[in-house]
Amino acid sequence: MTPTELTIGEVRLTPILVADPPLLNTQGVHQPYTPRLIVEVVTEGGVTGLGETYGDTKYLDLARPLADALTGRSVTDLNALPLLAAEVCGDSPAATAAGAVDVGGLRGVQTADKLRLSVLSGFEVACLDAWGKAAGLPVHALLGGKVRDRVDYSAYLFYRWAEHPGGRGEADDWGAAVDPAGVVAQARKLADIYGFGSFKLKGGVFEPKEEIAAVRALAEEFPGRPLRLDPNGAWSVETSLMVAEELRDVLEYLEDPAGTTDRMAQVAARTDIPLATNMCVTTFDEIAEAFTRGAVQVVLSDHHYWGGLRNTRELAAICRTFGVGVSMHSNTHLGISLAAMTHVAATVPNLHHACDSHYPWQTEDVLTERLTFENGAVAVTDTPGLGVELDRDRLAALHRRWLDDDGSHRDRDDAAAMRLADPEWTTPAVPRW
Ligand code: GKR
Ligand code: MG
Repeated sequence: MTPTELTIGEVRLTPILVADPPLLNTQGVHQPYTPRLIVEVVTEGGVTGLGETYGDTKYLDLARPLADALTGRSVTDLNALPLLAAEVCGDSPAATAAGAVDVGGLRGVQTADKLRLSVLSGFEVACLDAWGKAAGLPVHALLGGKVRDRVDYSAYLFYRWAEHPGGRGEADDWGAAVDPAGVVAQARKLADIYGFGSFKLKGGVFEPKEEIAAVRALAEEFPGRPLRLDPNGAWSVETSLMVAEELRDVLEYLEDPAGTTDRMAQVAARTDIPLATNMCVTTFDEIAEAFTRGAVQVVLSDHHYWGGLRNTRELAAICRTFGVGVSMHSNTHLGISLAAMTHVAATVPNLHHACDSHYPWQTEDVLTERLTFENGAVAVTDTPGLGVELDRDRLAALHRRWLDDDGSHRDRDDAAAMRLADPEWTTPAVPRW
């Protein structure tokens, strides 16, 4: 392998739309199709590395200049990626506009920095995949080697409708889950198919009392199994404390009950239940305040918005230093991202909680072979790179859907989707309960 063989000759960006079921959250409901971006880094040695990240317009606008700037660089040149991204995207109109993007109510402001990190994570993963393929090494080896052979995932339960408003999108046979019985039936099916042994319920959808009843029903159906509830910051401090008290005997942790570091710190000060977050600690800058105030006991990394797999390991090291747990949450994603999560998760010694994944909800993929869960875990592959292969026909079909879209799905908007069912719906700006 010569340096030239590792030089990037071309970067291909393919935006796609993937089918998504009508999953409910505190912002609204998932649209029938969600945008993702597939990144291909092709080296002069003829190796192609794959990456995946968010595909909304604001990400694409930053990905394009970065793709151009990568040509001629080495796939091993990863420490320079953030500098390059800041240089080529920093002053672009997209980055500047993005700096002011309020992503809606409880999710807060998405700064240009955060957007850039999410974009460059797709390139970092693609470079690691290409490097691993060229060197004959799995990505986990490039990260220092795996410390486990399988990575546990939890079932990700959602309140959901049987179909999208107006019957749009792709049909599935999961049916509705809008009450405790529906949630338990969904959990049972996910456990039977995939072998999941722990369960996370996306909350913030119904009155807290109803969500408490759903978690209680899960505890009865799956005694002793780890359970989590995540309302994405939809509750006040007092409501969070009430839920923590009601569920103290069954919860592994409560995830983002109150959406800011300040409110989480107030909750944490008055409960023994560990609090986890993927909302108030999403960048290195946010760690100091949250950790020194004891606001969170588990950080759920998302390698996309932390800027890649290597940053995820750095986060894990900081968490270890402060005695804070680490795991991973997910967003709508395909198999390239699941493979990337699995490789990095395999290298983190202090990963003590099952990661969550939307993957079972994604029936479409761009891979020749989908990843599989056995007994709730994904086996860590030793195949060079990520160990996944692109199916060009599938990629082309999902890109065609993106090309043909009238614009209504190119930017994820759960509130707009909800307004089709409830025209008065607005994303809550303050805790709802
Ligand atoms: O897909 O509806 C969803 C989730 O709410 C997702 O957007 C969150 O980012 O799953 C994530 C979480 O744990 O907060
Ligand atoms: Mg969460």
